[in-house]
This record gives sequence, C-alpha cells and structure tokens, in this order.
Amino acid sequence: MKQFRNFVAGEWVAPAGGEYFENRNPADMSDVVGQFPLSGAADVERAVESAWRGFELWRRTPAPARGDVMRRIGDLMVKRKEEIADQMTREMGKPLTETRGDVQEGIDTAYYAAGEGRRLFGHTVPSEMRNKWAMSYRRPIGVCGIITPFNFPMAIPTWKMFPALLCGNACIFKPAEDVPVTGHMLVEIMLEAGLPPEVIQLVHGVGESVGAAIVNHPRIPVISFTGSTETGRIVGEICGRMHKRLSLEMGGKNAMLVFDDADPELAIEGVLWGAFGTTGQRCTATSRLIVQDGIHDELVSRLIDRARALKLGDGRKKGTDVGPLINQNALEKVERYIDIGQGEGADLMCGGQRPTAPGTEKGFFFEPTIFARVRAGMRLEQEEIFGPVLSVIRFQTVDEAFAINNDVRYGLSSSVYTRDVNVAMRAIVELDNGITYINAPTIGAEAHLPFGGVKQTGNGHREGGWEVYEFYSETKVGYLDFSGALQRAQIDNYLGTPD
Ligand code: UN1
Repeated sequence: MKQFRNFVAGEWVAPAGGEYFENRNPADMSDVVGQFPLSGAADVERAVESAWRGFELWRRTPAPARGDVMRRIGDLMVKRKEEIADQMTREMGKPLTETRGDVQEGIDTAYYAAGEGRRLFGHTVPSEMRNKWAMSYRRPIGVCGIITPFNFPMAIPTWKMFPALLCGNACIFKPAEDVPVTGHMLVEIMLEAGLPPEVIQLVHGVGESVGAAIVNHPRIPVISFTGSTETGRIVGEICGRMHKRLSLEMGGKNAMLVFDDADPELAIEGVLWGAFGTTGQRCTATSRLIVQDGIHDELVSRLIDRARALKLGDGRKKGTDVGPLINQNALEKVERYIDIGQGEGADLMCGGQRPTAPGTEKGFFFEPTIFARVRAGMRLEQEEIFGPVLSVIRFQTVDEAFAINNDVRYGLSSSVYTRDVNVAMRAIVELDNGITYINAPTIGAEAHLPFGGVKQTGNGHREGGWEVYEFYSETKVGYLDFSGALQRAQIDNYLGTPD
C-alpha cells in the first residue's frame, strides 16, 4: 500500500512520530487509498521554521513573477485534471462531474491569481500639501496556516493558498484527513510549477493535533479556516487572544424561496442540484425549500418523484447522481436529524434511511430525504445537517418568506425563483446572506467573485474575487514630500498659506 509523506523544509519526509492513518474510499470502505502521516506539533514546528525562510525569499520575488508561477500551476492542473478528479472521487465520493468541477474551480483561481500578479493595486491619492505625494501598496504578512475541509478538496485549498502566495506569503497547509491525496497532488503541482520549496509546507494529520498546533503557534500570524461553526468559534477565540488575522468560513442553512409565478420545472431542477449535489455536503447546499401556497403541493409531489429517481452509487461509475457521505460520523449525524425531524412532527416524504440497493452496502450512503410540513423554528429547520436532507416550509406572503429565510443564525447563500423583477430585486437587497441567486440554486459560486456569508457563517472576510487579496496582505502607506520645506499636516492652513 502506498505510504505518503509530508512536505516539510523542502523535502518529502516521514512524520516525526512515525505514525500513519489510513485513507479509505467512502463508497467502498474495503478500498484503501493510502497511508498518510499522522503528524503532530513537532512536524508543525519544523514547517514553521522553514516557512519563514521561504517567506524571506518569496516576498522579494516581484508579484508578476509570482503570478507566472500561479499560471504554470493552472496549466499543470489542466493537464492533470482527469487524474485528480478520479483520485478525488475515490477519496471523497462525489461523482466525477463534480470533482472535475472542483478541479476547474482551482484552475480558475490559479489564472485569476496569475492576473492579479500584474495588478495588486494600491492607491495614489492627493496630499493636503503641495509637492507631496501619498500612496498605498500591499505587503505580504508572513506565514499563513491553511486548514481546509473535505468537501472541496481542491477548490477550497486553492481559494486560500493561491491569493496568499500571490501576495508573497508562505503557507503551511493541512488538508482534511478525509482527502489527503488531493492535497498531496496540489503540492506536487505547486512544486513542479516552480514554487520555491520552502514557501509551501504540507503537514497531514487531524485537527486536534496538527490543526491545533497551527492555530496555537505564535509564529503563524495568519489563519484561514473552513469548517464547522463550532470549531470555528474555538479557532476564533484562540486567534483573538493571540492577535492573529483570521478568516473563517463556516456553516450554512441555505434556503430556496419558490414563488407561485416561478417556472416549476426550473425550480425542481435547481433544488435537486442544490440539495442533493455533493450529497448535501456543501456549506452552500439547499437545506430549506420555502414554497408559496399556490404552487406548494404540485411542486412537492413532483420533487419527491424526482428525488426518488436519483441514482446512488460509486461516483466513478457512469450514471451515478449521488455519492456517499464522507464518513461514519457524517452518516450518524444525518440519522440523528431524521429522528429529530420525526420527533418534531415533520412529515418524512421520501428517503430517511440507508439504501439497500446492491453496490451501496460497503459505503456511507444515505437516501435523498425530504421532509414536508416543516415549521420555522424547528431544529430541523434551524441546524446545519450537512447531508442529503431537505426541509419544505409553506408560506403565503413575500414578507413571510423573507422572514423565514433570515431567521436562522447562518447567512451564506439564498435563492429565489420568481418572474417578478420587483421581488427578485427586493430579495437581493433584503435577504441576510452573502450571496443571493435569482432563478438559480444556492450552490455554484464563481471563483472570481467574493464568497462568504454573514452572521455565524463567517467573520466578515470573503474568499475569492478581489477581496481575498486584502485579507492576505497588509496595506502600507508611503508619503513623499518633495517640497524641501517642513510641511505640517493638519497644522498649516494649506488653503490660505502663501508660497
Ligand atoms: C463550500 O461548500 O464550502 O458555490 C464551497 C459552491 C461552490 C463552493 C462551495 N462553488 O457551491
């Protein structure tokens, strides 16, 4: 069986403690993908030492040259797209169409970063004084700790690392322990593209040891974390105490609002993709379907038929619509919510159990599940499940629908199906989410726009687009006085002072 290594201090190395964990295929637990380092604080320590050396070199590399490395990374990802998608499906479970999309999101992010190497704009602004200029530019910060989840094994690490690197920082990367192969391939590609070795450090392992060592390390001033709101809160507390710069991307309880005037077929296609794509394991997944009275019964009955017809199975096999959940814990969590929903009096319309179809017995499969007659305020309607479970809620008026959407502690994405432009525009303005889609599902953010949510989904930062470059750099201001005289800001009356 293949034994993988960390990449620390410029070489592929075994973990200091010599321990390994197994990575298995969630669609077939008898398939072992490989053994990966179960690293600890000593490995992180070596990585930090080396990353600061890498930083000293990399920060002096001009941004356009750093951008060239990003472009070559993108080119290599294009070349290896099929191979990466195949291995990603093997370790993570989602169908190949989705893992190809995940790699594509990384490619898009690489090329965006390549272009940013020739922008990375600062400002030149007028000074209060004559013969004086004022300008700002962007400086790198240092070593960034990058802690990523299992559900987008390529896209999310690239969202974080490519902007961090383009800005001139070094990265210590801990991929989720469920998806270490994709992380390994990404680092291989970065090195082949010409990234100086000490600029990237890959430390495999679990959150409790490697993640905690990164977050608590005094010489890692920047942390970017995507994961649960519960873990994010702990990370936030530590980073707050240690004065670290932190970007958090956490839970969601995203809703699709369907109004009576919507095209029902379009809405059904959208909700099937939003709720059951990636087996519901996206922070952007549609977990609430809020439907207006007039269209409710027809929409729900057609939707149930369509959900029942989705084909569960190995994501590497043709015809599979929905793959497995990531692991036993995820499966048990979904099962708990089936009990919770039934206990709260919601109607289980389809799914609600593990499938019995041949080919699903060795993996963490769960049937696409729909609950109807869910009422706002139920736990089923409020809490993130991260699985293929959709709750349907009925509404009468626009105000009521908007209030239900907004009355959760999360605020990542929302989606509205209507032909009424006034309702659509009101939704963009009034829904408390980082992203609102009109006539499209809650998933599918594009790499060149800011991605993130309000309330307990995040902490105010965005990934993607132009905004993420602010997070990974520090603004420095330069004043240049070429008057040859002492000019005093705020003191001299520049309007009335004669030459
Ligand atoms: C996530 O679920 O953490 O918008 C990210 C989307 C994808 C990214 C999801 N582009 O659904």
